[in-house]
Amino acid sequence: MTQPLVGIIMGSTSDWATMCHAAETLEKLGVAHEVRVVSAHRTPQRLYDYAGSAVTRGLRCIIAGAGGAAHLPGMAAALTRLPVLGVPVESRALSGVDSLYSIVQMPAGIPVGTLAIGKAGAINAALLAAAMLATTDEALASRLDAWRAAQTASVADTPTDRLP
Ligand code: RP5
Repeated sequence: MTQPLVGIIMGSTSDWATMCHAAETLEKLGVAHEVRVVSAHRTPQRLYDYAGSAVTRGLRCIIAGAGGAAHLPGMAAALTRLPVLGVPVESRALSGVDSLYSIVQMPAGIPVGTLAIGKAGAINAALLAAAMLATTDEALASRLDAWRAAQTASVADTPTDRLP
């Protein structure tokens, strides 16, 4: 078994439709990771156990996704010195603006790196985690460079193949 370097956590199984994009991106880049449902309010002891053991278990970064009153990323950051990247999940009532504000407005002292709402944020959280790990991993740095080059090459010169 490969040692997971990134922990992806989310407040509910309903967040997986968003957070699966973080996992998929890490898989494409060959970054070992683990995925857990950890709710700050429904399973507080699970959160304490998970974040409290993250360093000793060898994780290097945590990606935390949550929606609504989204205290999971901030609470995880309070419980570990590992960098925590927060992904605001799009909520039904307020379209994720509530999630964004809950995650982004951390008081000084405990930082959470906050990404965009939804799928884009989940993908970018994985890319940011990979970029951080790549500062000390040349093989990963090469894979990330290749991923970015492929993305650049995939951008069309014109909006469609057939011009009107
Ligand atoms: C949050 O409440 C979760 O992160 C999720 O986004 C939201 C709704 O959870 P469910 O009611 O769908 O389980 O804790």
